[in-house]
Amino acid sequence: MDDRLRLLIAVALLGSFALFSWRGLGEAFRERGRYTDALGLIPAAATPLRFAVPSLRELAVRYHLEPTQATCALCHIGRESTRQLNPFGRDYQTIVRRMLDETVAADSPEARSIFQLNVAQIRQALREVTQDGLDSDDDGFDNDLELLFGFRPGEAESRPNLKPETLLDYRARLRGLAREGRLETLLRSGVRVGQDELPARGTDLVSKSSVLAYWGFTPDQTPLVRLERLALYKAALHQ
Ligand SMILES: [Ca+2]
Repeated sequence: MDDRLRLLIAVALLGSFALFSWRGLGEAFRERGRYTDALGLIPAAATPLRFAVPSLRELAVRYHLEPTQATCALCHIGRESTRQLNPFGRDYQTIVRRMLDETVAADSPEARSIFQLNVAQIRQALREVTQDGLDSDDDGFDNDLELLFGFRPGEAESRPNLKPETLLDYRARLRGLAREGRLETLLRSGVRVGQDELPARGTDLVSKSSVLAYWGFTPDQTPLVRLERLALYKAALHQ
């Protein structure tokens, strides 16, 4: 092989690699720019949560869900093996089916399943199923409000005991604080949930029972959202 041919091949290979990397990087940056948690903050780059179902993992990241509470029961009724969906699961399924119509050809022999969506599609589907005003279980609180404050969007009996207008006001204020960067500042300053026997010192230590009571949980309940997160929201609303 003469040198010029070798050089040509090397340049072609390098060129394709650069183009591929650039496109891949571009996609990653675009996705990162678009991808935020429910309040518009960029989530941590790597999630410590491990879920077998990508949709559940992405939902957990978006809403800072408590790992022990973020189970299949968020979308499914009864045992995990059953295919029966609760109202939130059904709304998500409708969105997923529409996306699969756009992704997998109708005559494809491949079985259509939730696992065929890529991460960007899952995030889009979750944005849609948590859009403002969509209240799957029809309990007066939209899905985003319920998930944000630790309740189950597919079970009407799981709902906040605060008025919807109070929580709508809280959400609007939290979104404003997130946009202004104040929520992130507070987060970095380290809002911690303390033990009940410890005295509260300013806003940096919030007792567990006071956080639970504030959001309408009984002392023995575990909210769907991590307690640290609910403490952060409480502290942000009262700073
Ligand atoms: Ca609801």
